[in-house]
Amino acid sequence: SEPHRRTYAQRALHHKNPAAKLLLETIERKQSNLAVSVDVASTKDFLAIIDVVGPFVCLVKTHIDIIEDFTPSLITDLQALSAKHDFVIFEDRKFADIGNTVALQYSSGVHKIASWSHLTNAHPVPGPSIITGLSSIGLPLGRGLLLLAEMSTKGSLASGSYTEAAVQMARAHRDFVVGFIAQRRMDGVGAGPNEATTEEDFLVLTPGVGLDVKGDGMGQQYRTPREVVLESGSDVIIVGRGIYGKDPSLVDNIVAQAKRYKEEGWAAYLARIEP
Ligand code: S5P
Repeated sequence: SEPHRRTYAQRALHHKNPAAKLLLETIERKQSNLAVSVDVASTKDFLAIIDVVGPFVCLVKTHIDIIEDFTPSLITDLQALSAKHDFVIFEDRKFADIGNTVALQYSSGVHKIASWSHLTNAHPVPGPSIITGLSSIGLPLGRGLLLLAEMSTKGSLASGSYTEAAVQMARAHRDFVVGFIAQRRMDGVGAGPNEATTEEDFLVLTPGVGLDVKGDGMGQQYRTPREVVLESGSDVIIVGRGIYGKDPSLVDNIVAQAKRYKEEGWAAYLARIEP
């Protein structure tokens, strides 16, 4: 069957990359294709939000460089929450430099991303050498990479032939590149006439998801889980402010929103795989 018709469980069997396999298995186990993006500046809010949304998500997406009071113990706490609630960790680092530099940024510095983040992402703008650099660190650790093939923002330059080139870069490195940050499935995008494309099964994680507003006044554009998962065939919805809102201390509302997005995302998936 076509990839977007297969269940997450069926797809998990065919992925060799440990991070991709883990994500698909986690989605199936928790019946959740919801990822929460926790873009807050204090360790306290960061960990509190993750602890309350944890039961409802397959994945937690971080921007670790936003945290003002970062210490290495935050990583230990994050890993403990990942074990407690059974979710995958994705540091949204958006690497974009030469191979040697990204290898250092991924392995070293204060954050040592490769040591704790199952998935990370990169802009394809430098060309295939960015994958060579990141995979030299991540592949031996069983990590996976997502390429930013499209963006959710108004006026994004990642479209057309740029998106096609991103998909071709991924096809050439399928051991490490497990999928895309994009607004839709990428099956067949940029494929030549003789290229088999039903074989490939890239994961598509989609940010810019919101049920209540269309944008944020800074270029972000929101679509609903139904548009993203059912109509565009994405695998995971990434929701940030739609869940934790403006006040990260309002825990009751965060739980209600997490449940709401989880249910919407899963219903859209069930409608997609329906025979
Ligand atoms: O195209 C993109 C790619 C990403 S990774 N658009 C995005 O918004 N993101 C990220 O998703 C962004 O960095 C932020 O962390 C999250 C969206 O947050 P929200 O609050 O707008 O839902």
